[in-house]
Order: sequence, then structure tokens, then C-alpha cells
Amino acid sequence: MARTSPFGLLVLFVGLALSNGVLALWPIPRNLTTGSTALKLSPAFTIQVDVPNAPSDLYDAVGQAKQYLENDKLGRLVVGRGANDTTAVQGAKTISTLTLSLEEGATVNSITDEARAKFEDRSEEYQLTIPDDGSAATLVANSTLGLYRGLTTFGQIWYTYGADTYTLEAPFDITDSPAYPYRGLGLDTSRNYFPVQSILRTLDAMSWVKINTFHWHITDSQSWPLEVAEYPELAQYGAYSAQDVYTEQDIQQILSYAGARGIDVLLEIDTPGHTAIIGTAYPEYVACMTESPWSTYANEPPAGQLRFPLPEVRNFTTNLLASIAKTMPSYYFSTGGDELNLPCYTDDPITSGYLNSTGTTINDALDEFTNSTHSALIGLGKTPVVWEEMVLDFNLTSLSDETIVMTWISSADAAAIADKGFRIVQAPSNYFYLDCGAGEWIGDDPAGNSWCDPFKTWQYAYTYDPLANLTTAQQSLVLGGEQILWTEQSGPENLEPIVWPRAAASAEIFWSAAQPGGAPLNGTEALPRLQDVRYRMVQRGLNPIQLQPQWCALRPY
Ligand code: CP6
Repeated sequence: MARTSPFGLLVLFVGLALSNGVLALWPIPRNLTTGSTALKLSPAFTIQVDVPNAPSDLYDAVGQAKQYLENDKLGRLVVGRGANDTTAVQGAKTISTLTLSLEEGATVNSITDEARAKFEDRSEEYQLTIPDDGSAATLVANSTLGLYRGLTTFGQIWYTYGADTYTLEAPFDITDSPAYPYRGLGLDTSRNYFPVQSILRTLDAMSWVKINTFHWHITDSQSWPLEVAEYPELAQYGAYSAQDVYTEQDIQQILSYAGARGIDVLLEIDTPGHTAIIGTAYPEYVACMTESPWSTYANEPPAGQLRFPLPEVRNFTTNLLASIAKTMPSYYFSTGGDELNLPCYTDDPITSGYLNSTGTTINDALDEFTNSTHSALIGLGKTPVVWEEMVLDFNLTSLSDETIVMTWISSADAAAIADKGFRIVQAPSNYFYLDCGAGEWIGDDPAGNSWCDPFKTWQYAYTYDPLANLTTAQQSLVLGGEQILWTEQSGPENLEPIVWPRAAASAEIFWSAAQPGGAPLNGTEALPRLQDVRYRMVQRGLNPIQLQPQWCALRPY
């Protein structure tokens, strides 16, 4: 009951007392100095692109940034601050220009290409200076992606009062770069289908808080919404309906929309578990497709997994993954690998017969399978990504040292993964699942069933420390992390409110995070800033949940 305890409410309200002078900056820049001079945007304010051969997506980003400046109209009075803003804003100097330029020697690429670069080749840093004397503001970066991040920050500085767009905190001097290169949001489009428009809106909101990776868990046992040119039967038999499909055109639209917003798309085709749906098109490749008892062979219905030890299934899966991966521009591709059910293979006469007659262990068969799929991906220039079980539950000699491992079961698992030398993405279910996560089963009902609680607070996610209990050497392998929405209990109807603004919590952890030994992030300090982030989301047409009673924002007395 912690959520409704009097103490919880106290924290909710104390946040307000500290709200004067805060900015709607999120994630908070890593080096930020502000002053106390009022400054207005001139009605003729323009953003100048001083970049030779600037790519068209940079011009698009500038156009979008201008639109947000015109339309956001975030009123400090509305959020309970700035009662004296009228006087301050009257007579304030105006700035009429923001100039964008690249550092000397920087190569000019599109935002899209920069967003899809390897982590080590990606530069998101920027420097934003807004003088208080009315002279031009400047944004300088190493890459167009850095300029994009800086534009996002610029858009979070301004409030509206009457006809004025203003700040009270000039001059600004910001030198910013992310603490971690991987800042993700995960979405499962198999348990429930999400229209392309829902995904595009999600990408918009991700870009507002500088999340740079869309981890798309596109298929699972329940449905196969992905059209694959070489394997049309998969979506034909496996999609919920002919409408609930991502066509090649849809995928291209999502990819370019993401790229223009500085977002890389990490596609996951989960194998060899979570694959019952493949059995609708290829029944001979899938074992344990039994309705009853499904619980022997899967954590949720329907049961069914690839008969991965069979050579024909190995070849099929390898060709399938290769044919999908070659259409994806990211360097990274996830083959999943979570929650593999082993009793299924003991009980399946075809798989166990094969293993027995060839004298193969399940571990060796999985090694061979993974070697096959991962070699094909590596051959296409991809770096494989897997769930933690592939490293912790099996002894796979086939995993390349480059493999990236996602944690989910426990935040304590990172150390063991790091000790094997793999890079890590932290997605601990107990902090970061936007719906039910481990240890969140609410009490038994009268029939003795236990149900999953589909909610945890942003404040709780925000307390997560991605480097906890890791040595310095282990810490250096943490690439970042992500919150994820599994969609057993979610669909397009509640996508925006269940994700936002809560997913902003990890966005700030992985951009601004305190360095080892530094002060931890503080939810009480963060609340008024997140309140403004939420308000800007509303102005931009999103439907995030409330963070506080509206009384806190209006404060009529
Ligand atoms: N589906 C897939 C899921 C989950 C995972 N993988 C999951 C497991 C436990 C909880 C929530 C979600 N539904 N494919 C785990 C990575 Cl508590």
C-alpha cells in the first residue's frame, strides 16, 4: 500500500515547495549554468543552420523545433510558479537568432545515419549558449545528432505568458553529453498489435526525452505481425488479422521516422522460445503446441517452441533471421533467447528422438543453433543482442565477444554477465517493466489465483542504480538500459498513459546519471521538472497520466 501512504502524499506535495526556479529540462544536462535574467524570444525568432551541405533531416528537425516553440505554450502560472513573471517579462531583452554549427573538422552526416552508428561512433554531445544580452544563442556539436539533442534542450527552456515566450534564467551555458550510449524503450507488438501511428507517436515522445533506441519486440508466441517477403505465410497465418500487420512500407516509415528523431530501431525476433505462432505456418518446426496443459511448457499460453536442435529448423531460423535482418539498418539485432522451456524438448518425441539418436545434449544443440543464427547476422555486419539466460543458463561457446546481453530477471545478474566479458543493457523487471514485473503479484483472489499488478511508480524506477554492486571493471561494460512495455494487459488504447511520463525515468537515469560515487538522482527534486515535461507532452498532443492532483499545478490558494 506504499502508493497511497500518507508519507507518499507528503513527498508528492513537498515537491511543489521546491519548484520555484526549476526548468522543464529533462534529462537534466550534465553541465548546466543558469542566471536570473529575463529573456524573450523575438516574434521574428529564427533558427539558422550554419552547416555546409546540411542534410534534409536537420532542416526538418529545425522546422519541428520551431513548431514546438510556437505551439507548446507552457505557462509557468499554470504550473503554480512565476506569479511575478509579468513584471519580469516586461522590458526583457529579446533574442532573435539561434545559430547551429558543427565543430571544426566534424563530418556532415544525416541525423538518421548518426543515430544508426555503432555506439562507439555515435556523438550526441552538444554545447548550447544563450547569452542574456539579446545576442544570438549558439548551438555547437560534433555531429548533426548532437545538434538534434541540443535543439531538444532548447525547446524545453521557454515558457509562455500572454503573447510572450520567455525564460527567467538567462544566461544559459550548457555542455551536455549522455552518461550512457544506450537509452531505450521496449515495446511488445505481439501480445497486442499497435498501429503504425501509435508507434510514431511513441517515437516522438521518446525523442523529447532523448531516448535513442526503440527496442521492438515485434513477435512472440501470440502473434506474428511482421510481413517477411521470403516467408509470407508467417504473417498470413500468424497475424491477428490481415490489418494487424507491419508491411515492408510500414517498417520503412517507422525506420525513417525514428532515424529523423535520433532513434535507432533494435528489432527482436525472439528465438527459440516464444515462437508458438510459427507453428501456425510451419507446424513441423514447433514442439509442445498444446493448449492443455500449456503451463508445463510456457509461462503463459500458448505453449510452443522451435525444435531448434533439428538441422532443418536451424536452417529455417537462420534464413528467416537473415532475411529480416538484412532489411534493418541498425548494427544491432536481437535474437531473444529468454525463458526457454527445457521439459518441452524432453517430452517432445521428435526433438528428444533426434537428440538421443545423434547423442547431442540440449546445450550443444543450442550452441550449434546460436552459432548458426549469429554467424549469419555477423555476416550481415550485425552485432547480436540476447537476453541474459543465453549467457547465464547455458554454456555457449558460440557467442561472439561482441554480443550484447540484456538483463531482466534480477539487477544482481549484471555482475556475472560482466565477468564473462559481455556488454550489458539493464532492463530489470522489478524496476523497469512498465506493467507487471517480478515480485509484483498482488494477493490471491478467493479462488487462489495470483494476479499481476500492472503498475509501478516513476519514482520507484527512478531509484534504480545501473552500476549498483558492480566493480569498476564490470561497470565499464554497462551500455545503458531501458524500460519496457510488455503488452499482455496493454494495447493502443492505453499505450500513451501507461508509458508516459514514466518512461522518462530511465531516460534521465541513462543520460544524466550520477557517475560512480556521485549523488544519486532525487525524485523530490525531479518531480516539478517532470511535471513540466508532462505538461509539454500534453501540449504536443500526447496523453500522459497525471503526476499530482491538479490542485498542485493551479494552486488557487
Ligand atoms: N515475454 C517475453 C514476457 C516476458 C519476457 N519475455 C516477461 C517475463 C516476466 C515478467 C514480465 C514479462 N512477457 N518474451 C521476459 C524477458 Cl514479470
